[in-house]
Amino acid sequence: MSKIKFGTSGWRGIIAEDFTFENVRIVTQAIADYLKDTKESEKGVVVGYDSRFLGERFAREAVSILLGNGIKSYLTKGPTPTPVISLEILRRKAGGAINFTASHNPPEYNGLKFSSSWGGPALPQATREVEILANKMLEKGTAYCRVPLEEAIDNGLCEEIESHEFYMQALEEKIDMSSIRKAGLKIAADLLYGAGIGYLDKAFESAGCEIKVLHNRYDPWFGGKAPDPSEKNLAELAQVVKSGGYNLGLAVDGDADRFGVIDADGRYIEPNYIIALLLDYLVRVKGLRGGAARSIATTHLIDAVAEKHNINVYETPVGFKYIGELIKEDKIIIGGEESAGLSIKGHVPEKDGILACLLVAEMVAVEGKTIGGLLEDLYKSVGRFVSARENIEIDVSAMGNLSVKMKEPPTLFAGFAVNNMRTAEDGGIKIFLAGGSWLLMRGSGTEPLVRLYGEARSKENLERIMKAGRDFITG
Ligand code: VG1
Ligand code: CO
Repeated sequence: MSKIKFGTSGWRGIIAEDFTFENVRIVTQAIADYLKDTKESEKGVVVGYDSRFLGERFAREAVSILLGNGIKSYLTKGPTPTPVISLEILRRKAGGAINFTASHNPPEYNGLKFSSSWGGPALPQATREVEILANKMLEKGTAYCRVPLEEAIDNGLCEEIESHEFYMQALEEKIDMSSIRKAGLKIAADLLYGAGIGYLDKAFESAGCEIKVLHNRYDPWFGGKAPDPSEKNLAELAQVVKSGGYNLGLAVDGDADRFGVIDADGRYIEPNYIIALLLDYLVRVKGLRGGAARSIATTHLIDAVAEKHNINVYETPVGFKYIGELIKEDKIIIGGEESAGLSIKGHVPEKDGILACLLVAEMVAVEGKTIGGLLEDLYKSVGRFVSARENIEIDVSAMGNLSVKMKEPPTLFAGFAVNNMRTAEDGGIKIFLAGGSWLLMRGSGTEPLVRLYGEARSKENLERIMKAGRDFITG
C-alpha cells in the first residue's frame, strides 16, 4: 500500500486506490492524536467537503473517528468552499479543520486538507507529524477509535453547521457592494460543478448584478474535466462573455479557493496580472497600507507595483500556508499565488476564489475600465511583464530531484547570461537571467507533474526561456 503523504495542500489520492475509507480513518485518527498532543482537540474540529465523489461519506467517517476520540465536530451542511471552512474555524474557535477536497485535481481524485486553529492550511511541521503517525498505523495495523455517527449526533458531539449567511456578511465587510450595484455590471459565472455553487452566484445576486451562471449543479465527474478555472477550461465562459456582452466572466475551482477571470472581450486574464492589479487598486484607491506577498513562482510585476507604492514584498515557497501566515500576522494587504489563489488583509488566512472574483468586479466597477484597460495603464507606470506556466507530464520522483539534474548554475541559459540560481525549499530551481527574466522548474506537490514557470519583459524572450526550460526538463 502506498504511504500517506501530505503535499503542497493536503493529502490527495486516487479514489479507491489510495483514497479509501480505511486510509481516511487512519489519517483522521492521526490528526486526532496530533490534536490531542497539542491540546487543540478540546476546541473541536470543523469537518467539511466539496462536491467530489463520496465527499459527504468521507466527512461522516471522519466525524465518527473524531467522536471515537472524544472530539467534537462541526459538520458542514452540503458542499462548502475551503475559504468558508477557514472562516468557520475562526468563528467556532475550533482546533482546526478536516476538509475533503482534491481542489482542482481531475475527478478520479479526492483529498484531505488539514487546517490549523488559526484558520490557515497546517504548516509542514504539523503535517509531517500527522504523516508519521498515519504511516506508523499503516505499518503496524490499524488502531483507530470509531463511534457511529448517529451516536455522535445524539451525544451532541456533532453539530451540523450552516455557513452561508455568516460568510456572506464577512464578504460584505471587505467588498464595496454598493459600487458594484451602482455600476450595473453584467456578470457571467462558471461554477465548474463545485462547492462555489450557492456562494459565488448568490454574492453577485445580492450585489444586484445581472448574472448568468454556468455549470451550477453538483457533478462529481465535473463534466469530464478537472474543476480548474484555467484558460482551457474557461473557453465556454469566454464565448458566453463575448457573445452575450458581459462585463466580466468569473469562475472558481472545485473547492472555490481559486479564481478565474475573463475580460469583457472574452480574453482570459492570467491570475498573475489580477494579483498585481488588485495590489495597485487596494493601495491607490482603497488606501490600504502594509506589505504584499507572492510565492516564488508568481510574477515580479507585484514587486514593481510594490516599489511604485514603496511597500515591502515577502516571497514565500509555493503553497498558500505561507501566505496565510502573513495574513494572520497582519503583515500584508494582499498575498497571492500565480495558480489563482489570493486573500487580503483582515480576511481569512486562506485563499478565497469568491472574494477574488468580487474584488475584481469591484475594481472594474470603481475604475470604470476593462481589465485589459487597467493592465495597459499599469504597464505605462511600471513596464511590461509577460509570464507563462506549463505543466510537463513527468513524475518528478521518477526523474530524481531537479537539482540533481542541474548541480551547478550554467553560465548561459536560453542564450541569456545567468545572474543567479537558487534551490527552493521544495527542491525547485529558480534561475535569474540578464535583462530581468527568470524561470522556475519544480515538481508539483498535488499532481504527478513538473511545473515550468517563466517571466520576461517581452513575449519573444519568454518563448525562448520556456523552450529552454522544456528542453532541460524533458532532455
Ligand atoms: C498547486 C499550486 C499552488 C497551490 C496548490 C494548492 O501546488 O501550484 O500554488 O497552493 O496547488 O492549490 P503544486 O505543488 O501542485 O504546484 V488548491 O486550489 O489545491 O488548494
Ligand atoms: Co482549490
